[in-house]
Amino acid sequence: MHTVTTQPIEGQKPGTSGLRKKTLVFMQAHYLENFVQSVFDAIGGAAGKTFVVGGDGRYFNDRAAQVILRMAAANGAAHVIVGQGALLSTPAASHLIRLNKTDGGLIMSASHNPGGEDEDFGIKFNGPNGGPAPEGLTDKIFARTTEITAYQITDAQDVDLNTIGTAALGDMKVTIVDPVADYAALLETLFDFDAIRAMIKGGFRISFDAMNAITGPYATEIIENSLGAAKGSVVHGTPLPDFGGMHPDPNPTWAHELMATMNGADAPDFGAASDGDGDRNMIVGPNVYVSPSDSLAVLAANAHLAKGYTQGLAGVARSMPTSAAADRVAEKLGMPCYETPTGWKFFGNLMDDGRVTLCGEESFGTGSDHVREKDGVWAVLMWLNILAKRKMSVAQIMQDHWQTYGRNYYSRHDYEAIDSDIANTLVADLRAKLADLPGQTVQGRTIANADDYSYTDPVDGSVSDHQGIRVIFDDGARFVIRLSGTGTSGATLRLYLEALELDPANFDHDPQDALASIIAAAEDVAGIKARTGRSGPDVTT
Ligand code: VG1
Ligand code: CO
Repeated sequence: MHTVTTQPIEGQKPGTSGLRKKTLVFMQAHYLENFVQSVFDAIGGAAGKTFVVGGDGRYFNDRAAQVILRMAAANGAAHVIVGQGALLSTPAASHLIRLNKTDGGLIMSASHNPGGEDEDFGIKFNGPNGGPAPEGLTDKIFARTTEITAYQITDAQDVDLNTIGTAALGDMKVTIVDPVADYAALLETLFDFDAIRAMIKGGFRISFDAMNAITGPYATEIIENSLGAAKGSVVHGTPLPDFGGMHPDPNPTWAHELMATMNGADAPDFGAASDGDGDRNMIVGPNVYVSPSDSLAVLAANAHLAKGYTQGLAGVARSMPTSAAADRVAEKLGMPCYETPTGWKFFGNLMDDGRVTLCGEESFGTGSDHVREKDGVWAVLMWLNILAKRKMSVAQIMQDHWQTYGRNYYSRHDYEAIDSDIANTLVADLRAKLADLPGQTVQGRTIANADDYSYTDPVDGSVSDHQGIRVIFDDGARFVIRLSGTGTSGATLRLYLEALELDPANFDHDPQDALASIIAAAEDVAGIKARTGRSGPDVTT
């Protein structure tokens, strides 16, 4: 065991979900080590503690796992539980942290960002509740990275992580577990597998695109082996270090192969995709794409059909930019609905406090209090359970939902890798004129309210400012602008658009048409295209 002298490395500030950088940045001398030591220091040391370690299998995952193990041992950790091959999906890691009552875990992933030597890597710390470190802790970790002078690491050979069983690293115990088994067992307690099996036996066909990322083994075991879907229902099911060149972000742009299948002749009944680390999901039916905000609302309205949720929901929560479709369900069902800043870490307190059961984000994230992360495979099974019980198609479920609750037309426009100065100036200028906006008319619409979203956590009272600029019109339609906290090159600006439609005659429009005047109003107010010189968004969801 030895102490290595180091010095602070700039820029180790965790973003929306952990620290994400280019892989080559992470591979620089001391880079990973400084961050891991800062995590251990920020949580009061690792001595005597138990951690879960795993990642989504992207390039450098295997090397980083060995470094984390050697550092945990040198810092006096008692026990580390690792997924076989250093693999764990984010929700499975969250479950193992909780199941084994550990002191937390280190998850290696840059999630929906591409992987490979020239792409992205990331790492984040989740606490004993299984959820992402709250802001107070990530601030502490960052502060530590700016003053670090040394880290601890043992000299040892690599631990064989490919064989399930136990190993030792100095005095530290290492347990290598099947990454899928405990997670699959958990899902079986929540959903009616027999009803789904019967539906599949009756000819219901599924296409699940794992995008060569971590959900491959999970989806193959659960959807094909356990639920009986035909071999080949899981596509791109082998995790690869570079995701086979795919960009594992489950949206219509990046999961275009799935979209082509679902919009083609002889489309299966149900399509889904997940992201790099398995916490996101996209849901599609034949010729119908379910917007993530709508998916959250549908799950909230129908969760009682799944056996883990028959008693109903304590409440729901959504991130601020997510549409109010879930709010409408909550109102009708008489349960509370919370609004939080972007990022799953803000849901943790609400779930721990028993205030909410279901949470969701417009960015293809839905989940429940079975773990403390969003969960892609969980969302797929919840949908399958609902379809099996209601005996309706995805399109019929959506039509029925809108008939009952109205349709919150929704879209997000992403302007990626734009010049950081331009992005920051745009947001600063917008912030500066917020007070003048109410009362102004743009594109025939009157602005009722404009603010910079600030959140006070109802459980611990902590305050998070500057979480997105909201411009709300007098009919409740709105747009939101915020800068991404997960990118690794330049700035990514997200424009979120929403308008409520209550007239059934207008439920079948293309969201881009339904939102055209809001899109134009956002351009008038913020000048995104004018300032960036872009002709339109890179990704539209
Ligand atoms: C994005 C999404 C956010 C999500 C986060 C992590 O953050 O907008 O809703 O929680 O990614 O998802 P940002 O700051 O880029 O908008 V994952 O699947 O990358 O862990
Ligand atoms: Co993810």
